[in-house]
Amino acid sequence: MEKLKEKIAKKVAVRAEEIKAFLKESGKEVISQVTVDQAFGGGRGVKMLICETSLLDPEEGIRFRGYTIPELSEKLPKATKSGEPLPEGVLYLLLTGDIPTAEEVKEIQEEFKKRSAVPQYVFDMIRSLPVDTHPMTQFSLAILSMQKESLFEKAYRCGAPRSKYWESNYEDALNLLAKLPQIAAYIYRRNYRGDTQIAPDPKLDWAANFCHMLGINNPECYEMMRLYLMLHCDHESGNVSAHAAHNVASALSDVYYALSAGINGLAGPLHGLANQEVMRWIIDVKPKLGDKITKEVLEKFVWDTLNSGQVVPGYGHAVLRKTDPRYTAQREFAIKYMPNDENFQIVKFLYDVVPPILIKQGKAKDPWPNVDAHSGVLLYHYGITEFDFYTVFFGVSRAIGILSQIVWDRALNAPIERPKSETLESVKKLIVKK
Ligand code: CMX
Repeated sequence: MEKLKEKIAKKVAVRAEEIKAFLKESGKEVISQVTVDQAFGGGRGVKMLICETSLLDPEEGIRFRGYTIPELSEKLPKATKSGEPLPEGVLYLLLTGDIPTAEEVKEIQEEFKKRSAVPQYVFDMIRSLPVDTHPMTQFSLAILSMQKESLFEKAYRCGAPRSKYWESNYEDALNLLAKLPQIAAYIYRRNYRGDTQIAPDPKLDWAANFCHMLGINNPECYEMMRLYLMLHCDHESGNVSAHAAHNVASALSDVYYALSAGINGLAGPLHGLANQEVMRWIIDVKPKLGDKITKEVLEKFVWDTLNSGQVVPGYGHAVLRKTDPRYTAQREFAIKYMPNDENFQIVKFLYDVVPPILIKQGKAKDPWPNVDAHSGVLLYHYGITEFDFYTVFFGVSRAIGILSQIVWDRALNAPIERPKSETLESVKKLIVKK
């Protein structure tokens, strides 16, 4: 058993005892009540999920295993001295709760290398799809197509005991993560680079190798990708992608089924696809701006968007009530590496223009930018201008969190998810009864 797996096993044993004792003592305490508004309103704010890997505070933003993004920027191992944290490090953190050493990150990198070979049938399956199939559809199908590789499914068939489920899920999770960059790069090169494929470079880390396979060999872009893949990894378990995956996996469907479901949820414009929509929106406003960014033109564009019944992409959030720290981290990167980039200038300007308008309109509970308001301009700057592809980057990163959550769900024997639904009539009766 490799060291990482051994470490998780030890942590699981301690946590399982802690939870058992907690449930014995406090299992009947009330932590959340559900109003009729919440039942009809997508369950917003109802506390009914448990997530080991991260916690989202409305004012402060995400903490991964207790650490804020600025703390992780400082503490996680990096490829270069003043560079960005390695996403392999955040995977280690989510799986174990501990900040890894450089050696421990290396162990993950070695595991990824051993597990990275993508079966030929996955490429053949992608090739069988029309080239104008959305990249997220191709990505989801590619993940699902590998379901027959699931070690958990085999272990289950052979009667593995429940206490061992997490181990084969862990193997599946690492096997899948190791392959995702190559699959994503394959889709990218088939769609946008004349179907010329680039072999992986085993000397490079996960993010740098991804850039290399996309066809970008720029150390600055490597740093951007490390940051990107770290930032998007996890956001509790109630968001659409994580929740969809969690729900599917709760039926003991393996991670191939579950991650594919999560990716399908991420592909929605109110969730991950917003990053594509933001860039499309910025490109649309450019001809109207001419050679000078003016507040008046941007304000009109925002109002036109709202008045036509659309949302302003990249702004607002179901939980956050302040600027998303993932936005801030990307902004700091842009200030450091691309201060004069034209698209970044627009994004910067929008930060002053959009929130007052959303406040004036009075609908959005959170008028501040989320992660998707900024990510596109970073990708665009390094030559990744095909914004239909942007959500695939989000998906590669989000797989880190989703799969870590599933490993822990199985380790802690999370039950099949089955909240109760009501009808309008039954809710009315519930109220009359009171
Ligand atoms: N532009 C215009 N209207 C917005 C808005 C925005 N950016 N954000 C919220 N609103 C509207 C909602 O559509 C809703 O309108 P109705 O009452 O007419 O239905 C009203 O404000 C209240 O919504 P809310 O409670 O503030 O927000 P929700 O929790 O319902 O939705 C979200 C959250 C993210 C879907 C919403 O803010 C939105 O559509 N934002 C734009 C899309 C986006 O950036 N999504 C990415 C989120 C991050 C991620 O998951 O990747």
